[in-house]
Amino acid sequence: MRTRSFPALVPLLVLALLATPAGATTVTDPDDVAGKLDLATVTGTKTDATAPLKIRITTYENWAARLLRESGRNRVIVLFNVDTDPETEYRGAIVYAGGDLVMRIRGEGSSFEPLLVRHPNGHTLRTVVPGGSPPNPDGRVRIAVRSRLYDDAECADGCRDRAPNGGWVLVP
Ligand SMILES: [Ca+2]
Ligand SMILES: [Ca+2]
Ligand SMILES: [Ca+2]
Repeated sequence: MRTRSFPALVPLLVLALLATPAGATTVTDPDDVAGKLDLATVTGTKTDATAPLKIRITTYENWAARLLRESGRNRVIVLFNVDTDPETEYRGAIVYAGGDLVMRIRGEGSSFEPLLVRHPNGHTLRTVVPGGSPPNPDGRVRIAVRSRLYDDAECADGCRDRAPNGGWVLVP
């Protein structure tokens, strides 16, 4: 499997000036599983057909980034459905590696360079997938998020969530 590069990023300052609430889609998932990775909301924002895809994920509880350490089994995974069939084409696994949270996207025989993921408070994850890339092709994209958590208490056998429980967040 070869590692692919994303196209050059448009300077972030320009994106910030152009960004508006338009093009954002949010899905709220219920407080439906035990453990710290119970997903609460997924927001996808794409201001036009060729724009970067901004993804924001929140959970009901606060947790430290190292909960997703690479050597463990806990994960938050973004699913990308980039066409009209119901199947996932790309999966972005969010892990804590080398002191940073990153998302590693794979699928369709490719793996991509890691994307930085921000964890500005205990319960939010934010990342941006460059426009015009296989997991964020021009036009609409469908995403969903899965989580899985193992701990010594209520999630000894694994706690798993999906947001939304069925279907997709259609962006924009
Ligand atoms: Ca949930
Ligand atoms: Ca698909
Ligand atoms: Ca759910």
